[in-house]
Formats: sequence, structure tokens, C-alpha cells
Amino acid sequence: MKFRQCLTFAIGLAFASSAGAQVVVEGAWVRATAPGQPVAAAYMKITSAQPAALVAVSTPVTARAEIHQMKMEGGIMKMRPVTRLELLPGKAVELEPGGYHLMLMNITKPLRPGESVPITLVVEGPDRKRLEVEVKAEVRSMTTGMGGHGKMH
Ligand SMILES: [Cu+2]
Repeated sequence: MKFRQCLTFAIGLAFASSAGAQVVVEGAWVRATAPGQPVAAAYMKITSAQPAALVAVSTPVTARAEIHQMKMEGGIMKMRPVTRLELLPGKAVELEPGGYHLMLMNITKPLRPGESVPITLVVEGPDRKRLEVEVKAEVRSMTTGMGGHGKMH
């Protein structure tokens, strides 16, 4: 599985910069969906060199992609959309299961393991200038992933 891991790393790394901001995205992945399942969560690690904020996301697989936060509130796991996810300079922000994630809603076609989903992150830099970061998120199933044996074909 060494080769696969290298490949994942290569396609999971995106880098974008402008005068206002410098953003690195690592390890982007999307959870595979079952047929008829309308939502998928996407995860990644985002690091901005300067104070910035993730303010919007978009993807060709759906017209409705949101930034979500998952949080325990009174013993219940709650999920809510956020309009702005602050990126502190040099501090990696992890979008991971149980925390922040990107939510792709109203998906009409299942996302299968091994595919990749292009996602555009809109990041607002300190000068309020907006920067678009293109990410390719690898689709992974819940059962494969860490240490699992994914079917190649
Ligand atoms: Cu969500």
C-alpha cells in the first residue's frame, strides 16, 4: 500500500498564494456515499501563512456545499453551518470527523472510493482579498481507510 499512500499525498496537497494570503491544504478526502445518500462530508488540513478565513466552498458535484461544525451540546452531537472558519497564521486547522467539515449536500450521484472530487476553497486574506484554492479530495469508504485493504478494482 506504499504506492497508494504516496499517490494520496500527492493529490491531496494543494498550494495557492497571492499577495494577501498563502494557503496550504493537505490530505483532503471525502467520505464515500451509498447510492441514494444525498450528503457527503469532506475533510482536510488547512494552513494559512497569514491571518485568513475560509468563507465559502464549491464543487462540481453539487450546487450546495457548506462549511459545517460538529459539536457536543448538552450531550447531543449537533451540526451547524458556519459562514466563516478562521485560519490563524501558521496554525493548521484540521477538518476531521467529529469537528469541522465541508458538507456536500444534494448529491445526485454516489461518490465511489478511488474517485476524486474537486473542491474550491474560497479564502479571505487579511486585506479582504479572496483567494481560491483548488483541492482534489480523494473519495474513501468508511470501512477501508486506515490499515484496511481497499479494493483496487
Ligand atoms: Cu455537516
